[in-house]
Order: sequence, then C-alpha cells, then structure tokens
Amino acid sequence: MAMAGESSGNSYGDCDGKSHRKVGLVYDETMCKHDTPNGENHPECPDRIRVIWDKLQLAGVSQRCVVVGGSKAEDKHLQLVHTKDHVSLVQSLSTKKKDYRRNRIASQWNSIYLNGSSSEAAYLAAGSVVKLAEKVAEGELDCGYAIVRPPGHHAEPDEAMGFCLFNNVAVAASYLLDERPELGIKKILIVDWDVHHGNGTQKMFWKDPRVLFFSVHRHEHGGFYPAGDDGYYDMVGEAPGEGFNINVPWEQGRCGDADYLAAWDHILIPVAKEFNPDIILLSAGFDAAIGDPLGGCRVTPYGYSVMLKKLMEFAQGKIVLALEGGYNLDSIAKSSLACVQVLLEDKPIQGSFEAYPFESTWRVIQAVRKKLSAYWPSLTDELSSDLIDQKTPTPIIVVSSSDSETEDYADDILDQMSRLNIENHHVDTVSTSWRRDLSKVDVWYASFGSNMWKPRFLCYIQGGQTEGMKKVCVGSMDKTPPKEITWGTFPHRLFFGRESSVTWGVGGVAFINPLTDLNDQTRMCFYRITLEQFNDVLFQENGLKVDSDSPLFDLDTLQSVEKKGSIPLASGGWYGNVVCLGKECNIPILTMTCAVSAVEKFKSGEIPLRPPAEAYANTMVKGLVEGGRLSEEEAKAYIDNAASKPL
Ligand code: X5A
Ligand code: ZN
Repeated sequence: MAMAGESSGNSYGDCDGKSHRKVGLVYDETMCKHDTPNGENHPECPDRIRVIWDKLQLAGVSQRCVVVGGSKAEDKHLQLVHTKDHVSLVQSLSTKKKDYRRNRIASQWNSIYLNGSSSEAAYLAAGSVVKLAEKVAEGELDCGYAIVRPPGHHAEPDEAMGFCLFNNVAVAASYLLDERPELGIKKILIVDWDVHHGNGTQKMFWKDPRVLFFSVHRHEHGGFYPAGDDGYYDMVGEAPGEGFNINVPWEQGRCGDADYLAAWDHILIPVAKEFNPDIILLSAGFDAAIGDPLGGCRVTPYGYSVMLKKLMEFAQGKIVLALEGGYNLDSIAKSSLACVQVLLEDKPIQGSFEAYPFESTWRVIQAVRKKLSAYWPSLTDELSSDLIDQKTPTPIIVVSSSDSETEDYADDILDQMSRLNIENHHVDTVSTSWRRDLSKVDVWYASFGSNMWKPRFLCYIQGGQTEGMKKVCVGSMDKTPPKEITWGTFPHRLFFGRESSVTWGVGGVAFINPLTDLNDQTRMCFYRITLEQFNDVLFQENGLKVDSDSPLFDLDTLQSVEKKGSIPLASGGWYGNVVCLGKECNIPILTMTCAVSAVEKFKSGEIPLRPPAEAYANTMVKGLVEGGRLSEEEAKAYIDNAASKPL
C-alpha cells in the first residue's frame, strides 16, 4: 500500500513550521452541558469534545487556528431540513422544568437522552456548523473543524435518533444552498466517514442533485445501527437526485486504513472529480477509529489524515469538518489532532497502512462501482485482478456482530486492547523493571536490510515468520505495532557479507559501515517503537533470548550513543553495534550493524563479503517497493550495486 513520503539525507522538515492556511475551529464549553439526566454513563459524553479541545491546545495546534465561538442556530435555518414540529419540540425541551417530561419525549425516540441543556447544545451544535461553513464559503477562512455535540447525521426531518437532535451538517448545507446563493455554492459534497450510516442526511437530500452524499459505514447486511436497508448501496437517490447518494456498506467490522483508502481511491475520489464540488462538508465521526467501543473498526489517525488530505484537493481546499460520533476519548483526540494538522498543512503525513483491504471490501467496492457507474462514468471499468488479489482473507473470529449496547462498550474496548496487545502485553517473568522504564521512551529504529519490509519487521514485534525465513521469531514482550513509519537515506556504506545466516541460509546479509561515508546513500525505513521494543529487536537480531533480566541498551547507553555516534554492546552477535544516525522530531534514530573491527575483517577478506541470500534480497526488494517508493527494477539495481562494489 501507499506509504509515507521519503525524506532525504539528515535534514528533516521543521516539525513546527508555520502554516499559511486559515483554519477555523469551533469550540464552546456550553455544549458539554448536554448530558444524561441522572449522571448515568453514556458513550456520547461531555468529555468527548473536551478531550479533543485539550489535545489541540496541548499540541499547540489550536493556537495556530482561528478560534470561533459557538453560535445558536436560527429556527428558519433548522426548518430548511427539519419539520416545524421537530424544531419546536427540541426548542421546548429547555422550558420543561421536570426531567420526567423530557425523559418521556426521549423514550419515544431511538437512542436519545435529554437533560435541561440538551436544547441549548443542539442549537449551538447546528448553529456553529452553519457559521463555520459560512466563513469558509465566504473565504474568510480556508477550512475548519467544528468540535460539536450532540452529533447530527442520524437526525431525520421529523425525528431525533442515535444521539442526534438536529442534523448539523445538513442544516449547514441547506443554508449555503438556499439562504446564501450569492456565495456561489451550487454543489456540495457531503462525506460521512462516521462508522454509522448517515440516514438523516441521506433522507434530507434524497432527491437533491445539488448535494452529493457519500457515506461509508458498517452495515452487516442491515444488522448494524441504524439497522435496515437505508444504508445499502442500492440506495442511490431519486428523481433529479438519482445517482447523488452513494453508500459503501461494510459487511464486517475490523475495517481499517486499507479498506477506507480503497473506498476513497476507487469510489469517492473519482466521483468527486466528476462532481467537482464548490465546498465539502465532512460528517467527521471518529467511531471507525481503532479502539472505538461501538465501531469495532480500526482506522488510525494516519488513515484519517490521508483520507482528509485526499479531499483537500477539491473545492480549493474549502472543507468543513463537523464532529459526529466517536467514543474512545483517546482515539478521537488523536484522530482530531491528525486532521487539524492536515488542515494546517504544516507537515508531511507520516505513517503506514496495515496490509491490504479485506476480500469483502473489494466485493463491496465492486458492487458499488457497478451500481453507480450508470451515473459516474469514472466507475465504469472493472478493477484489475492484480489490484483485488491484494487482499486480507476474512478473519475467522467475528467480533461484536451488531451495534453494541452501552453496557457492552467497556468490554469491547478491553477486547480491542487484548487483540491489539496494547499496553497489557507485558508478560513479566523475571525481574523486568527495566522494561517499565524503557517502555516510556520512543526511538526510531532505522532498518536497511530485510526489516525494511514491514511484515518481516513485525515478526520481531509480534512474532512469526514471513516467506523465505527459515526461523520463527518470538517477537517482543510488548507487541504493540510501530506507532509511525517513515523513510530516509543516510551517508553510510551498505554492504553484504557472511557465508550464511540461520534465518536466511546461504548468502550474505546486510550491514552498514558504522562510520559515515559521504559518497554513499543508504535507504532506510524507520519504525517508531519504544526503547523496550528496541531491546527486544536487538536480542533477536543477535540470537539472544528476550526474557533477559537486563537490557542490552538502556537510557545511559542512549545518552552516550547520542554523543558518540555509535556504541558497541556486549551482545556477542553480529548486530551488536548501535549507531545513532540523528534525530527526527526530537526522537533519536538508531540502527544496529556490525562493529568497526568487523568491517576491517570484511575488507581484508577474513570474513567473506557475499551477495545477499536470495530470500533475503527478495524481502529487501519488497520493502523498498512497498514502502520506499522504488520500482522493482530500481530496488534490484540498488541491491546489486551495494553487493558488487568493493568495500
Ligand atoms: C452519532 C453516532 C451512534 C448511535 C448508536 C446507537 N450515533 N446505539 O455515532
Ligand atoms: Zn457513529
């Protein structure tokens, strides 16, 4: 899959460069007052918007945006998409003195709670999205993010549901089209990446060709909330709006970056090019995020940032995000931050995707393309088999089959955590206090050999072996995958040597000369892992057990390697020399190679220089092609060159 852009040499982009885009942010603490009437726990809780706001502030990102206060929606604007009755019912909630009256109203709706502040919050949520969209349409702001609640996309013309009272995004879209024609917004693309179908928005623009509604959601043949057929791909709109409603209904949970990006690349982006919107409104729920208790999907902050980046190519970047769902506080804060950083355009996006889309994902994408190709010629061609053969088999374990009830959600989080081995995978057998300390420090591990291929490197983290390996890796104690992946080149000589290795059989394996050589450039893939995991990689690279009661490389060693450039360890193995290549975003970049004395022995012929073992070279090629942005020919030539030059 697509990977991060390549950086070159030792200098990297300024991590806090200034942006020239005017990004609006709406936040208003008043929207936190909408809460359950008796303090019961509920996933749609006031802290959702607080944690997002706090994250943006702590990251120093909100300070670089234009912060816009909340704004109350006008009834006549709400009535562009809602019935008069619905608007006055929501309005009247504020004057009800007694909880039981509100509880009665709430109970007639599906998945709604109400308190004395719900009405005020609902007016603010809708009005804030209207105001932000107006400023972007006017050109006062380039783009923006409305951090609002209650969410909106389930709210129908005459009904609140699914935690939504007013349909915030739909109100804003209608406002621009019907109330502000002078702004020249004639075509609006609404993208809904909330894990649930945007049934309300779909209804409101069902016959309206001015609004192209695109929703990607868990559907499970109608079993997932809001259950039924509305979210199916055969729901394409009607009358002049026929073809302007696109649903991508996932058949299963667990969809992640690769699945969403496939829907982007093969449905949304080509259609958006044809439609050519004047502005994009994004129903930005973050409940498809990894760790979400209701969604059961696994989109990463990096995945969200790539999806957003691709949308910013349209409408001169005029895009307004409005928060919808998203119930894991940590996930929504991180995903929101990633999105605002994209809006600010201040740094290249870094990260990588897990493997490939599911088999069922390709099936759904093909069905959608077939159905919609009647309206969008760019969807006509069948996807090539080379493309759809790249797939992840449907997993056998089925997790959270339908919409989780609120009492399930804590369990689901724990389930997610244990499957992902986040934080709870420290199997402490011996005295392992060093692990606790080193798990708090991040480093970039820079690989130049077979580890450049992510699945091969993951064997050192999660255990296992890939094709061509003669040995199974045990993996690290902490099996959390790398937090980020990026690429770079460094002025060190790459070479291959040794008769054979246990993992790859006959043939050399890669080393770099620990000393710099400005005539050489070696490509490397960096994985951001903890110092604890780095030790487990060191153990495995050097044929040692990972349950050692002391680390090979601790905080003191880290300090001295940063000063001295390289440091030999008492590992006794081939990769017992840790080299510090510099820093990226203040995190040290470390690699491991042989000792300087070994380089001398390679030079003298005492140890043989040898071209790489075949399986080893193939693995390197896969890494360079999939992540390092080389063609297969370029990757092979790069390896041949390093293998044939005299040392
Ligand atoms: C906005 C949103 C979810 C409703 C789930 C109801 N609503 N069980 O994510
Ligand atoms: Zn949702």
